[in-house]
Amino acid sequence: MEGALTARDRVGIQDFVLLDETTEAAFLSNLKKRFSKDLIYTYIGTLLVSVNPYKELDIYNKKQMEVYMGVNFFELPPHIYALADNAYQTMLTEYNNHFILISGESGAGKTEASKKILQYYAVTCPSTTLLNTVRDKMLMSNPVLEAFGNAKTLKNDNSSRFGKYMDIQFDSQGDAVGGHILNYLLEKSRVVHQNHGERNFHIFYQLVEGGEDDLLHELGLEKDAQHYNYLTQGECAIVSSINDRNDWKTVKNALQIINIDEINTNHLFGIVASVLHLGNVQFDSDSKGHALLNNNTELRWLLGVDAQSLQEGLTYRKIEVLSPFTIDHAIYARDALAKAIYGQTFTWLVNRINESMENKVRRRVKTVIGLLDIYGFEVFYVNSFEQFCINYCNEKLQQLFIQLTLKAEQEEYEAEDIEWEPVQFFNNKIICDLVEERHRGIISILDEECLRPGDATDLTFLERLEDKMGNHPHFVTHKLADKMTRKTLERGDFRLLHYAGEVTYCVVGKRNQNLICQSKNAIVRECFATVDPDSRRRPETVATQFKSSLLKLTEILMAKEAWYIRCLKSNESKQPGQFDEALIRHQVKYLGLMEHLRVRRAGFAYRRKYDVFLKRYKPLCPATWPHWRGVPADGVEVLVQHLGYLPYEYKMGRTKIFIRHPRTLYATEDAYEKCKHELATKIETCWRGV
Ligand code: AOV
Ligand code: MG
Repeated sequence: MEGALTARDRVGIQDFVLLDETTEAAFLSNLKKRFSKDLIYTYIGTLLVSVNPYKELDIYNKKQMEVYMGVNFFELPPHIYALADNAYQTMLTEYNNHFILISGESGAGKTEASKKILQYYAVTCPSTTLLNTVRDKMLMSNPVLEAFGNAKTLKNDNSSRFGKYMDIQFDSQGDAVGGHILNYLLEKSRVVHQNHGERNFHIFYQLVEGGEDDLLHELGLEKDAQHYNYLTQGECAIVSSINDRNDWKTVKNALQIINIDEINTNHLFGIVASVLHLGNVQFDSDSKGHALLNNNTELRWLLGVDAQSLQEGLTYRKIEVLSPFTIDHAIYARDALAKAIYGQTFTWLVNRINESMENKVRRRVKTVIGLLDIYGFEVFYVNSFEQFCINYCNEKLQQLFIQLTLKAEQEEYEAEDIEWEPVQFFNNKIICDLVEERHRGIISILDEECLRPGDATDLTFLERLEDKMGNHPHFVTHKLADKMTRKTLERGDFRLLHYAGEVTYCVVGKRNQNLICQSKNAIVRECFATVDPDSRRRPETVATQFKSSLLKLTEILMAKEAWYIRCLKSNESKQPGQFDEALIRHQVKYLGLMEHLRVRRAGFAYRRKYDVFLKRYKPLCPATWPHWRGVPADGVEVLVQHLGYLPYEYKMGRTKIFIRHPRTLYATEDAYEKCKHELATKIETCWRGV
């Protein structure tokens, strides 16, 4: 707080809670002022707001980390290290589990934030050689998972295409002893299709661009991304911000560190290469319209499986007898196989990483800090099943945020015996229900349509949706579109009014994508181990599996103490230092930052534990300086009486003082700064006298 409060005119206010006015204009102006000085972090109480600077700032290094270690949250300028440290210190003193929820739209800086937190713990926690090895593995899991799970999209050159929750495990002394990752729905469709201006997963380009000649020769690969159908659809294999060759070296090194041996590494690249070869498999049709493998297709590079059965798998459907595919079916089977193989490999990789990060120190894991970094809310020109899942996931996390923050605030007021003044806010539960409610939500209807034998089509799915959801305030069909939003919708589209904005989803193909796990193709089915063929239960669709995994995640998080980082994207063109006010205003709105601020201030802008408050301000009153002999609460009462606080300006809680308006605190803080100066002079004179 020191320095920061007095410097408020120059660098803005470091905690929005202390703003004079809680208007959106004041909020944005403070954010902008700070951003222009490269101060990308600002608090709302203990929540951290971060604005993506799109340039390297010299604030992430060992020296900075040391500055923030063990220091009171509010005494230094806001920083992601302060939040990480505060979560860690609280965990140590209260022996409980924590999680850090990092949210914001695609490209806002979530993944970067999560890496900075992990680095902070890796560097600052007590260490031994053995512990250092575990930490290296935790750090090195990032380049590997990013190579296989991130890709260039129109929103972000390094966009996470999977959700990630990582527990960092600590023993009772606060040493980081291990880690564990849960991953969520990888966007597998990207393996076989990329929109214009987007790429496939990084690893494909890394291998083709960076792979050693011997290796490429062994895998039958050309040193040219243009050669592969799966790499060229987006027409942007080369990206200026990405150095595939260097990244290849990093990934190979990281694979070693996380204990993937040479044999498995070769298998891994064999699979990556196979997927590329598979994408180049072409089909011809015979006189009856049945698919045949094109003569030029070489199956020997593929997957190390028997060429005959692979050929059958790609061109025949196994019902009672083998029935031949048409070309369309064959292409579908080929792509489904490629996606399945890649998806399974990703899961395999996460499992290996988890094995290598396992706690091997034989010290019991006492507590954890979980880091949640998922794919951010995204809207493209065409939005399909993937965006539906991603945006639903963001909707769920927003709901969790609302539940937890309001609950926490209300509980604090109750615990402190302070009257709670409710705040009006937009609760997005209505949209979560629209998507996930049993028997009635979009996912349920999708399931029914997918599992209905016979005549279900994409359009019958849409009709069912229209029947059931037609009147829902957050659902728009093409019939209603003109009236409600004055934007037309295509026949095969529906629109959802998400908390973060409206998104038009294209229904065509949605059923297919959801159907993959029931594929009739034997190889594809085998890849989906989650579907038990002997099970009497209805097989689960991808959407339902995703919904269950999010439900489980919510339970995991609800049992922990929460910390929040809200990332804001500063501009759409990834330009350093550009503050696009309209874009930021929109995010501030939908992330509920104003409401959060109002809740935090519901009546009282500032609150501090009695002992902390007294320790800082006791020089301002002769009765409390240099020592107050009684309980801190009484000392604070004497102190504020002396300072002339009027009764309505503050309230005494059980353990904290609550101050209604920031200006009261500012006056006290200004007095403190002055007195500190005088005090220093006095002490100095005193010393000279001795
Ligand atoms: P995201 O994780 O929120 O998007 P990233 O963390 O990948 O976004 O950030 C996108 C890009 O912004 C990074 O590659 C950096 O170039 C830049 N960036 C972000 N944070 C910082 C920072 N603190 N300092 C400097 N540059 C930064 V997504 O995964 O697409 O939802 O799905
Ligand atoms: Mg990300």
